[in-house]
Amino acid sequence: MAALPSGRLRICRWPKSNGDLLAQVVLYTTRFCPFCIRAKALLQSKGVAFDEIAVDGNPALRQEMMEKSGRHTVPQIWINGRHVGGCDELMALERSGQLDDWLAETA
Ligand SMILES: N[C@@H](CCC(=O)N[C@@H](CS)C(=O)NCC(=O)O)C(=O)O
Repeated sequence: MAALPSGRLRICRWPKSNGDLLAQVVLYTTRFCPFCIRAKALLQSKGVAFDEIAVDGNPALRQEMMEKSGRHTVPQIWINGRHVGGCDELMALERSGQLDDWLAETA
């Protein structure tokens, strides 16, 4: 876990393995949140890279997430700066067939 100059506790960049999916994806998460795990598993199954900002024990980052999203639950997810919402909304995008379109757009 790296302490970064921005004060962020941890940012993970998952390796991009699907060259077709160039979207910039950001998730605020906590480590043991099942909704976070499900959301990340879906993105990983598609081979999309994402930045993960862990808010565990970091009230400033949680506050940042709440101000940006207007919500207090994790995960909160953005694709190319567009707020998706949480895990339920990500899954709904997938069910509707729109998630791949969002992910195929470049930032
Ligand atoms: N419907 C939401 C549920 C998310 C949720 O309930 N997350 C829990 C953690 S697993 C949470 O943030 N609880 C409130 C809190 O931790 O402050 C989603 O799909 O993302």
